[in-house]
Amino acid sequence: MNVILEAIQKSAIRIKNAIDVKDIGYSQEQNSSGETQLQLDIQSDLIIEEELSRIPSVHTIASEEKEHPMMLNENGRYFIAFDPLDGSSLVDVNLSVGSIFGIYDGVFSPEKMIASCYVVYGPRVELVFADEEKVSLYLLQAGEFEYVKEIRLNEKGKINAPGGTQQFWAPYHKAMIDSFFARGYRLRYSGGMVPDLHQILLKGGGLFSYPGASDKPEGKLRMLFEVFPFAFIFEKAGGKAVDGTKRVMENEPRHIHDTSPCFFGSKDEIDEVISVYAGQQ
Ligand code: P6P
Repeated sequence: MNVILEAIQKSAIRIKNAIDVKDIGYSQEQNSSGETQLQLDIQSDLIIEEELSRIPSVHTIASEEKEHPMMLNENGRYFIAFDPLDGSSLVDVNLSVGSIFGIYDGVFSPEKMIASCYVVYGPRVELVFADEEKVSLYLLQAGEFEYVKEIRLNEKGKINAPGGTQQFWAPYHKAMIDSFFARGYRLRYSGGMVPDLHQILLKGGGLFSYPGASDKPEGKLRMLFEVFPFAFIFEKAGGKAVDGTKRVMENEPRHIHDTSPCFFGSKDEIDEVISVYAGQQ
């Protein structure tokens, strides 16, 4: 597993350099979700593919930027799903973006997830890595990722990060989001799930939501590349991650690009989500 973490760290340094120096013009390509790919998306994807290809224990990789999984070593063990540069369009307004990785044992299934990781490219480059034991924060300093601390969530937080298009939210979802604000929760939403969730993790808690809505009944965020890696991290940090009614990691994707409604947060906030959504069943 250390070789995988080292490969992710090397990828992060190369991607950070690409962000700093590259024009982020749009390519002529679209990804499997119909989103026009930025040159930076494609370059970040190739960087990670190259670094992971050097590891014999990696069997297959799946990228948000590629239609199909790619087998690297038929005798390998690990299946790695990644979003190479989530929120990449935010780079051209100088907001933070990130890379997300889910590491699975033998198959792309949430019950086989054994570790997950994300990198946030902001004023500083930070990396969070979760395994069965704990969630660890690292900071890039002088070309090396230095261990900083373990991340733990409080029972309850103060941040509310409501995703999705409000005009399409279900009325009960809107009432729930408004009720958090009425109790003094602070709005913290940049449109980049990596910095938005990183802030909740580092500030001790709160709620991030990207619900199913009339425009996107299955939500927007991809299960393998985005939802499961963060669900793993939030659960290992003492929080919860649900789809509205149950643990989001109880859902099996039918296709590698499947999405799911998702709520990540401290226990208190997620229990409230479950209670509100249960009342609508
Ligand atoms: P919306 C970025 O495009 C992304 O995939 C996530 O990083 C982010 O949380 C979400 O989409 C934002 O979507 O619909 O709120 O703009």
